Amino acid sequence: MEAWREPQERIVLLVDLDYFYAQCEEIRHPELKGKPVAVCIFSGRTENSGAVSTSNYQARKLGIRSGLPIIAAKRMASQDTVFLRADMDYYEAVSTRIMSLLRTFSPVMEQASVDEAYLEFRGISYGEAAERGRELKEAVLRTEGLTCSIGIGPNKLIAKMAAGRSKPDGLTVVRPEETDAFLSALPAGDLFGVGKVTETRLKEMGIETVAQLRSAPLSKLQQTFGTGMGLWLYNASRGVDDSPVAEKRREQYGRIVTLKEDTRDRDILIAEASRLVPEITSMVEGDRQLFKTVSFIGILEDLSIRTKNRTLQDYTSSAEVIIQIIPSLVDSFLSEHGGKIRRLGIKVSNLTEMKQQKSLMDFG
Ligand code: DCP
Ligand code: MG
Ligand code: MG
Repeated sequence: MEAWREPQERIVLLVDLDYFYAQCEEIRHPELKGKPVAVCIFSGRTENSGAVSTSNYQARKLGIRSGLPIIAAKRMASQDTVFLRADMDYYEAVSTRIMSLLRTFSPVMEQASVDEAYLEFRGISYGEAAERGRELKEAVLRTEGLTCSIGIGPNKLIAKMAAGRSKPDGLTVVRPEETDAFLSALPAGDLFGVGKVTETRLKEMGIETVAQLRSAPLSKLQQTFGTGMGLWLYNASRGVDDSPVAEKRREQYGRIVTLKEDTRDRDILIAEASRLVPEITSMVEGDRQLFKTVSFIGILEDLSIRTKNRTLQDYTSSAEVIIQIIPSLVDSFLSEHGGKIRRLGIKVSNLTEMKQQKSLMDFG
C-alpha cells in the first residue's frame, strides 16, 4: 500500500536521452553498435582541432568523454573507435520529434536541453508515475529506437538527480520520504546546481557532504554565498525545490538546414526553404502560438549569417502565408548579398498566444 498523499501533490519526472548524439548515430548506422563512438565538433583549424561532444558507453570506458580535445581522445582510442562529425540538423530533428511525443504524456512539460525534459503530474501516485515512466521509455524506444533514463521525485532537483543515478536505460523513483536518505550520503558537489567554485568554497568551510551542508545555518550560507544562492543551498540540501515545471517562453520557432551544395539558384532556395515550413507551423500550432514576423536566414560560404524579415499585418499560424512570402524574401536576399548560400533557414517570431476559441456550443 502506498502512503496517503495530498491529491494535488505534484510529481516531477525528468527524461534524459542516453549518450544522445552518439545514440542517434548508432540508429542510422547500425554497424556502429558495439564499437566505441565519439561524436566531435571539428573547429577546422587543424585536422584534429576541436572537442568531443559526446561518446557512447564503450568509448567512455576508454576515457573518451564530452569536452575532451579530439587529439587527446585519439590518443586514448582503440583500433576500432569511430570518430564522427556532429550533425546538428539530424540530432535537432530527432529531438523535436521526441519532445512532441513526450508532450503527449503530460501537458505540463519543460524542455531543459536538446535531450532532456521535465514533466509534471498531479493527482496520481508514485506507482502510477513510475508506470507512466515505463510507458514513456517504451514509446521512445518503439518510435525512435532510442533508450533514455528517467528520474521521478517530488521536484525538479530530485528528479534530475534520480535520473543521473540510473544511466543508461534506467528508471529511479525517489519518494518524498526517501529524499533525505537519497541526498544525505552524497558529496555536496553532487547537488545539481552546485558548481566547482561553490564546491571548493564549501570544502573550505569544512562542508563535504549534503548532510553537513544541512547542518549549516541559513545566515552563514547567505553571508558566504549571497542571499539567493545561500537560500538555494539551504533548501537544496533538504531536498526542497519549488521551481515550477514551466516551458520557457519561446521567442521564435525556426529550422535551419545545410544545402547539398552551396548555391544562389533561386528555385532551389525557395524549394528548400518551403520544405521547412510545415514542421515550423506544426510546432507553432502545437504550442498554441501565432506569429507576425517571418525571416529567411542565409548562411554564406564564409559562415556569416544574414537574414531578411517581413512583418505581416496580422498574427497567423498559417504555413501557406509563409510559403507565399518566401520567394520575395529570397529575391531581396539575393539582391542584397553576393556569394553562394551554404545553409538556409526559416524563422517566425513576434509571437503571441492563440486566444482560446469559444466553440459554438458555448453560445448555445
Ligand atoms: N553535449 C555537448 N557538449 C557537452 C555536453 C553535451 O555537445 N560538453 C551534447 C552532446 C550530448 C547532448 O548534448 O549527446 C546531451 O548531453 P547529455 O549531458 O545529456 O549527455 P549524453 O546524452 O551524451 O550522455 P548521457 O547518457 O550521460 O546523458
Ligand atoms: Mg543525455
Ligand atoms: Mg542531457
